[in-house]
Amino acid sequence: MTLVGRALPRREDALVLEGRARYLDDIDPTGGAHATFVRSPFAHARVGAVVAPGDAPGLVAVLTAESLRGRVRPLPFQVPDGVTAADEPHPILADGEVRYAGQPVAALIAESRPLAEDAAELVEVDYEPLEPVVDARAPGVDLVEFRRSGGDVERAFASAAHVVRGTYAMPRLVAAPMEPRGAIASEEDGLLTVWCSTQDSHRAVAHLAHSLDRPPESIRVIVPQVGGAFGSKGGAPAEAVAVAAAAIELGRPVKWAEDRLENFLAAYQGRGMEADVELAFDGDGRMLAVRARIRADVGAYLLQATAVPPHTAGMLMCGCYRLDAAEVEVVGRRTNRVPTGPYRGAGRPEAAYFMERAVDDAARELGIDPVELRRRNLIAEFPHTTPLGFTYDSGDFARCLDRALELVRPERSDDGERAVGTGVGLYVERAGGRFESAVAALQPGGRVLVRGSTSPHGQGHDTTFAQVAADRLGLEIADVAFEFGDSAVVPPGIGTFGSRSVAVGGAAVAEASDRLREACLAAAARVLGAEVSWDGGALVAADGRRLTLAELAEAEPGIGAEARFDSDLVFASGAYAAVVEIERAAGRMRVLRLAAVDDAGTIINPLLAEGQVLGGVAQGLGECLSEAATFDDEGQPTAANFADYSLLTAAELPPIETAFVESASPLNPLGAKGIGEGGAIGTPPAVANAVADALGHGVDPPFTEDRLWRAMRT
Ligand code: MCN
Repeated sequence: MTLVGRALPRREDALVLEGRARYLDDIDPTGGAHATFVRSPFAHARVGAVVAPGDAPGLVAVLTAESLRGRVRPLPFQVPDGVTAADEPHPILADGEVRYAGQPVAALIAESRPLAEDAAELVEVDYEPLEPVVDARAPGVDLVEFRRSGGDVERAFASAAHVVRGTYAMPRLVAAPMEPRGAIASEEDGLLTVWCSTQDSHRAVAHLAHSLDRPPESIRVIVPQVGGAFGSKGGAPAEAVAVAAAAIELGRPVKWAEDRLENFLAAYQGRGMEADVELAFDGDGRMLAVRARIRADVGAYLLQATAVPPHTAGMLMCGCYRLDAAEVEVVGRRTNRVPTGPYRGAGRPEAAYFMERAVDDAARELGIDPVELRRRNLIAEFPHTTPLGFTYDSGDFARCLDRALELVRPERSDDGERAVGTGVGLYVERAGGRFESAVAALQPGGRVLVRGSTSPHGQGHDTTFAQVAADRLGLEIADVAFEFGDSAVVPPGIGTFGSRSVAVGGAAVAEASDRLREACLAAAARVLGAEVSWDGGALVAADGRRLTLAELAEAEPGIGAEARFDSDLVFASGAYAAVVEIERAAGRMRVLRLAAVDDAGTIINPLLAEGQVLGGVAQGLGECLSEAATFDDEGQPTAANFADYSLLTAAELPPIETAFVESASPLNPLGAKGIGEGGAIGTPPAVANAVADALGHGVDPPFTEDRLWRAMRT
């Protein structure tokens, strides 16, 4: 039986469950010093003198923008195709101005973390408070701009029998990984080694090389066990650059392990977008065109991927629908808040939410059942190129929708006290793209070691990729070992984000495994002096002579192969459905049932894929029920701990039914697309539409008692 497609439990879990996994804060290099950061108490202020204590106990060094001048550059940032971005990078330490509460102003390095924190208390910073920008709708500075249109939008709207308009908003969210961020840096013989709790080593190397202005070859990034990231640990944070600069200056290791408050204040946040959406329909309820203006509150600076979610949201505004024309205008407004960046879904949940809410509003206005309206307009043939220029490789949107409805058992009633409604939310997810690579080597003893360029932090790549490699080689899964995350040993790649690891990294693993098999066949032919064939763990000549992989490794050491897989974008999709109940008197909402149907192409491991869906659903539901990163009029965060920022726990999850539709992608050898974000994308529109169905009108999340109570009375 092949291994791909089997629901195998994660073999990497034993390490975590038995407490043997080593996270960043478990690493204490000999002779290391500890860093803490003085952070701005103001959302916006001019920064004058920074006066540090000369003789605080255990204090080793104080870093400020002044002392780092000429030694570091602000963090680099990425500008997606077609986006205009302002030159507003995030400084390593604030230089003359702070633009969000929590921005690092000075780094204190001491013999221990408590001593560093004590010294930080003594630092005096001359702040001159300035007016903060807290409303992304107010006129201001745009850091990101993107426009795209395709088809004749004007004509579509001019000829439309109906035009439906709505405005929809998604609050800012924090990713809240169980393990906050952190970095340890050490320089020896010109090699800077940085252990970093990050999503992959490659981007961290690139960021450190840029900000420290040194060749990437002189930097090694080691990713230890990472306790979740959910998009919020892409590349190297400013604090890691400061720690590296300190280690270089002091000639000793320096460690920074973020605490929870810092994570709430200074780790980039997600979402925080709203959109005006217009849909044009003909007289038969056929959707002709979409026009959307998306406003993103991108925060104070551009971090490496700040521009990515708004761009992705814009590009996905055609959703699952056949349209003649589309036009999107995206503006990322500067505010005095911590910058935004990718958080599970990164623009996809926003697009799905905006579009699916608009479709439901249209259904109400046109008097057509929302499911029926969708059915009339779903894309049914693939590949399909949207008017905005994305080419969907494969899918079966109608089947996903049917299955979701079957699983959720729709319900609708209202007895004046209790309103029950059902909603659906469809999504298309951009995944794949760019490249990843893998190296596979036959080791002494006959086991295979594969090194992959992606870097798991909870997704289970060790098990999943071993299923792929072992299948290609006809081996047992236990015969394949994996290594990830150390830039000194893993081959080049981009990293783990955007649910691209299996489709791109997994494809590279498959190809490297195929090539290793070819290399073993060739080597065995040399050793045996005859043509051989592959028989699982052995190579067999026509005359019956056999060579096990262990014997082959001994006869010809160093057999290996590598592969790089360049990937087009692949498009996963899904249909979610939810049934909610609202107690009218209190505004209390309960999700009674939720169905999640995802199409991530060929599923490698259904157990892990389902785990990904459930995790994403939990985050999507958290967003619906309670989560919002809020700020007051001074720009101060008002939800910077787990009492005020309420994460959903497993106990609060409703019954969830999951199913997969597997429309294989023709674009990679595995037929795989991405599943890592689906739950976080499909859940909010399904729940929001169920709320709207129950109440007869829509409301934006979070659906707290307060907000629903008010919504019912206005
Ligand atoms: N999978 C599968 N078959 C497919 C696709 C995926 O079996 N066709 C399974 C595999 O077990 C794979 C997992 O799903 O290990 C996720 O694969 P993929 O969809 O390729 O996503 P990535 O591995 O690239 O993970 C990134 C994605 C993102 S973008 C966020 S954010 C996220 C997520 O994964 N952050 C996570 N899931 C997370 N899960 C945990 N525990 N922690 C995080 O920080």
